[in-house]
Amino acid sequence: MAGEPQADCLFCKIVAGDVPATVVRETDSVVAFRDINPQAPSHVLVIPKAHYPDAASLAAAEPALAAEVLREAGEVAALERTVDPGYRIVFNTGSGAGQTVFHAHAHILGGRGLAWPPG
Ligand code: DGP
Repeated sequence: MAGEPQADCLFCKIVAGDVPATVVRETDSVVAFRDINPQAPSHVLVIPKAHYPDAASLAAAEPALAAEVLREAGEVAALERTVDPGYRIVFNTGSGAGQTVFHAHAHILGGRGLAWPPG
């Protein structure tokens, strides 16, 4: 069923506490933790606790929860002090775009200059 934990999902295991992670913020519906392979001095992932395979399916099924992920992204940036000069929120969607974990997640990247366009 949509939103239910998936036994073979790494991020569902992090939500359940079965895989350790360095959690920086948590609410009833989302959790933010440090990326295991950081691409910037500050690299945090914000995920909904409910399982959706990507950001678009999350937003289609639960728009308020998608908004909560974005709100938390801003809270993470404030906590990490990356608001000024700026940070980036990335939702890789699909394997061709670099998505490797198919549980919706926002990358919050900051603490260095971020070039555009991305690679
Ligand atoms: P993406 O490639 O957009 O699906 O991002 C998945 C990210 O998840 C990637 O940057 C590395 C991170 N990651 C993978 N395995 C783990 C893990 O076990 N713990 C943590 N904290 N991050 C992980």
